[in-house]
Amino acid sequence: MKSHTLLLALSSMLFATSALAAGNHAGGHDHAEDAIGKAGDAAKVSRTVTVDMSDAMRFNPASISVKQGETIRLVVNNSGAVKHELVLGTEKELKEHNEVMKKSPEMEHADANMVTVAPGKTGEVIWQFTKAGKVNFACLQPGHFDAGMKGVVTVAGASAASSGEAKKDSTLDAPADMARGEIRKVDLDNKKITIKHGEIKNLDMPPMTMVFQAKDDALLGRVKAGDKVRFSAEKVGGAFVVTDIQAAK
Ligand SMILES: [Cu+2]
Repeated sequence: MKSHTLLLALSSMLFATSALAAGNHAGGHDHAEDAIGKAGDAAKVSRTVTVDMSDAMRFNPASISVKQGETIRLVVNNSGAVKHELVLGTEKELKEHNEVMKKSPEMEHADANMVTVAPGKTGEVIWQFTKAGKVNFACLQPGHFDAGMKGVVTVAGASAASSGEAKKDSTLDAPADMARGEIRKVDLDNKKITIKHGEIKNLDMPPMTMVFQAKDDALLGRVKAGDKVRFSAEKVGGAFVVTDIQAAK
């Protein structure tokens, strides 16, 4: 009995340590998200806000007030008959992203600042609003943003003077020909790879996290989640395909 308890304690300690290490590693480079806040910790949620999305191309409520530092669980309900999504961002980011979506409506993304919800379903985004000011949100399904499907989170600050200056993540700056990124997930079964990437110049794609197809299996075997990489991607028959990938220094 005694040794059993000790083993349990030991294994849970080990688990806690590795989980902490993984968290630090994954969370260490997300400067690009500073302008709107960061992915929230579910254990630190202070409030739940429910937002409805409808085929009238509206969010309800379309305006949300939070306090600086608050971690909010956004429960996002789709009461419509078509797919909708809630994407948090600066106005500039959302507009850029909207243009990309127009060109490539079939693109799949997987950023922490967004959730895509099927008709009749509910999804959630847990987000910490770290900066005072405004954080915009929108549905970037083709045509929805242009139809007015947008809203705003007003973040009431303790310090009114926020610089509003987005820090750039130098690790995601695109070099001459290959894009830079960090692997989030390698899905061998479906030959898919999720990459948080910088600008992809040849695809005219701003930085975001996206699910790509892999050109071949060998390419998937070269990398794992957490790796910093340089990669090339192309648009092949409507799908985004990673054609080359290598570890970045
Ligand atoms: Cu929508």
